[in-house]
Amino acid sequence: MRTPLIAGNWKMNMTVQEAGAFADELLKNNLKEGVEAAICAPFIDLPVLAGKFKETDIKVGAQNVHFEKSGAFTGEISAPMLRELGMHYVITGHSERRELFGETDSDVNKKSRAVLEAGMTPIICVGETEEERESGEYTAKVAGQVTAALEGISPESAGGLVIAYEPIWAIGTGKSATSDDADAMCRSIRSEVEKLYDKNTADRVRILYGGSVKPATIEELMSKSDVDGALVGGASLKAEDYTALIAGA
Ligand code: G2H
Repeated sequence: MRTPLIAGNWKMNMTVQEAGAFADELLKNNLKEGVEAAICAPFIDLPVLAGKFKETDIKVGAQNVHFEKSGAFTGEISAPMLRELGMHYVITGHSERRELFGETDSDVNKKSRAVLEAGMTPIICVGETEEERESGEYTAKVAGQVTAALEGISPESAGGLVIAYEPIWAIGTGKSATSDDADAMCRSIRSEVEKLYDKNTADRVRILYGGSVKPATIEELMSKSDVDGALVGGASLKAEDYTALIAGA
């Protein structure tokens, strides 16, 4: 069956020194077995995390990537560069990148393909705005984002993907979707994957919920059959909280 994944998304938090201290603290804790742990950190923190977690099962990931392998793209980082550092995951299409940096569905698709091509796994984020939720358009909106993100991705690669459902109205706001809402949307994303590929692929793909997940809410969330884990922002910044999230998953 699908291994649960608790992926931290540090966003623009944690200096190199703070990242090192977090890793040292986390390494003192006994992380529950059977749950995959991953921390997606700012680029500058990645070498230190990769070093500290080298002999462990804790995976490290980036939060963004450029879709070209190299070239005149000042300020950008490519997938082969991240792979060489030992990265396993790259978040693509986070709503903050879509909303604040103008990333389109087509960018998300190109980035996700570049990540796969470099031998890593994209954590592809999708989710609707508050208006889309209220207008009832949210299922179609999210299905459209999934279809666009997966365009041209082979069935062999698709089964190994991670998709994160993050309703924009629940991000960093303290408002979380109910576990039943999260489960229903994760199920709807899974059925979209089945339509695009087949049942076997849909059964393999891991679908996370993200948006104000906390140690106090993780257990209930993880009790839902279509929720395979969580993408966690604020509550992943302290080793103690992150350990509690893993314990509750
Ligand atoms: C949603 C989430 C992590 P938070 O963006 O991607 O952040 O848990 O702070 O709502």
